[in-house]
Amino acid sequence: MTDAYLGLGSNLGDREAMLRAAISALAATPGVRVTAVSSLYETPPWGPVPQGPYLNACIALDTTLSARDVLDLGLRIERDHGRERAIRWGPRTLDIDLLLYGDATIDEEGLIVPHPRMTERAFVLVPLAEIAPELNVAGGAVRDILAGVETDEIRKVGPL
Ligand code: X6L
Ligand code: MG
Ligand code: MG
Repeated sequence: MTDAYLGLGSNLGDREAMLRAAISALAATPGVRVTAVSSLYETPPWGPVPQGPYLNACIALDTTLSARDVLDLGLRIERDHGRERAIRWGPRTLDIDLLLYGDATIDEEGLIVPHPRMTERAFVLVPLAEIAPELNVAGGAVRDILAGVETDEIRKVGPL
């Protein structure tokens, strides 16, 4: 069994329903146990594409699946929830990112773990710090890395 952490996001459609549906689909998968779910956060869009605000959350899994299988599972659930890849970094109904897979370091086609940008993104760090403040990433605890990023515009919406 491996502990994995996923980042979830949505800024199109019924955003909260998308995130709930994603968690249900993950939890219903053989070999996957959802062990922690963060609160839901509304976050300003980050990146070069102007778009609407996101709802973001993070979850922890205990899984017998490989990192590649977790990635593929997330991509399949995204497609099942209307994800279209029209514009790179553009708006999406559902985004499921593999952030961490145990203490594995992986650099393969389409699969980089730990997620290379997670330590710069408050929309990942805030929900992740809620479920795993002591978790070590990029040489520091999530809570310590979070202390160095701007979180003013991130608002807790409620439980997921
Ligand atoms: C220069 C170039 C500066 C690219 C930033 C940042 C690209 C973030 C992609 C970037 C750059 C991303 C979410 C989001 C996106 C999300 C919020 C991405 C992918 N996903 N904003 N923007 N939540 N709040 O889940 O993260 S696009
Ligand atoms: Mg993402
Ligand atoms: Mg993604």
